Amino acid sequence: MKSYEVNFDGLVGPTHNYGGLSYGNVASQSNSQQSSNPKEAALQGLAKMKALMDMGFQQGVLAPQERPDVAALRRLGFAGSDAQVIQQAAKEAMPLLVASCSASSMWVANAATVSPSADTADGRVHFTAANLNCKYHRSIEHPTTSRVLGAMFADQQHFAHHAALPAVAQFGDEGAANHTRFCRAYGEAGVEFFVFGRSAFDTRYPAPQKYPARQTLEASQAVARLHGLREEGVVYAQQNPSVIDQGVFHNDVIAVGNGEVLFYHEDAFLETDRMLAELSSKLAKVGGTFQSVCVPRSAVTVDDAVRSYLFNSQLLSRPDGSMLLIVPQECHGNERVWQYLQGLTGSGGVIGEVKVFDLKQSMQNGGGPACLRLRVALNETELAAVNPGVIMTAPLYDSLTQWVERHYRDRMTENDLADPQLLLECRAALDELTQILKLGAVYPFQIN
Ligand code: SUG
Repeated sequence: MKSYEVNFDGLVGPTHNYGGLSYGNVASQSNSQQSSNPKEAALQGLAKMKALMDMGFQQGVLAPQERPDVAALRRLGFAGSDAQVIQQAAKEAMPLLVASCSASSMWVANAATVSPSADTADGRVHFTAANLNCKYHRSIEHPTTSRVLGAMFADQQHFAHHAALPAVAQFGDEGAANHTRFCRAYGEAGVEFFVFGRSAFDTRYPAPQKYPARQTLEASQAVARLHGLREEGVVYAQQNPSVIDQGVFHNDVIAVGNGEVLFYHEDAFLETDRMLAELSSKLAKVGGTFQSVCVPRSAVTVDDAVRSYLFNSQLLSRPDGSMLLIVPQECHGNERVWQYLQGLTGSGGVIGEVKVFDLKQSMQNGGGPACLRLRVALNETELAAVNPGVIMTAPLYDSLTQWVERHYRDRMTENDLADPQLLLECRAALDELTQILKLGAVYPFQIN
């Protein structure tokens, strides 16, 4: 049976702004309080989805969330009408209003961890929504994420959904951003690679000194158990704590994998040789030949990687077996990175081509091409069971583009966030979106 990797991209929501909310994420911190352009952000994301679809890849779309999250503000004690809640928060606690307005759900690599059916004990595709416990503005995403994923992958014969892990730092889980799957073919059993930043219960593991390690070993292990993965099909590795302290807040900022290939920075992991040997022997047991492409620090520094987002790229398999790397424009702007990429594609190795995309609006908050997509490997039968409303087509691209043009502002500052009218605009837009994507009622304002 045919199988595919389907990339579901997060549609940027109408409140996209630079709130400076993510300590440890260099771009988010350095662009804090700049004015943003939600319309441009959404159109940049849609252009990437369309381009991948036009290249023949399976592409889907994942809806944004209801923001401002008035219910979250009410849980923090703000009261009255919705407009009063927003006005009171703007007056007394602007950072909380900003957090409740974040469009951070666009980075769907953090929405969930997904295990394809070929890896799981019950032969279904498993999803665990990420609790995103490290940052308040992200910790409020998972209830709606679960409802949206449930509406996209509704068929219980093929899809199993798990609630987010307990909402404490010991089980901090950031989803697919710290998870990669290696396989010979998408429909065959593979090796799932979980990368953690620290252990919550075992003090023998080192931890970063400056910035938080968002993913714990215990969270990764819990996800592997929930999904019914075999021990032989799982590898755990620790991220190098010193790169977290240099701004590598997720593993997908320093490594990316696809098929049988891991593309990574020399400084990305601890005990790299042991890890590579384990990946290689476990992939061999399911018929695969592991290949790694290491980028030496002499060619590209960790700082270059963080600034250019070289590794936050999409590594995609083409029908002829070669791979294509989708990188953000910032890679073109970094001389060392661009030179490295020229050498890489000219070397006759597996990564044969690089394509550059302008995702500046998202990049300024630390979200590159890989952050914006959730990968779901599906066989033909499973793909047919996905809600067809969320699969990208030329007409859907046109409808979504027109929808963005109609509903989005082209400038967003703190004054806009404090404007109660924004909530009404966003709800009107999202109500229409759920019809376009045939999701049913998924937002708090639609179900309460
Ligand atoms: O969680 N930025 C996101 C970026 C997530 C990137 N995802 C992956 N690497 N997979 C984060 O830090 C910034 C929001 C703000 O500051 O307005 C933010 O949430």
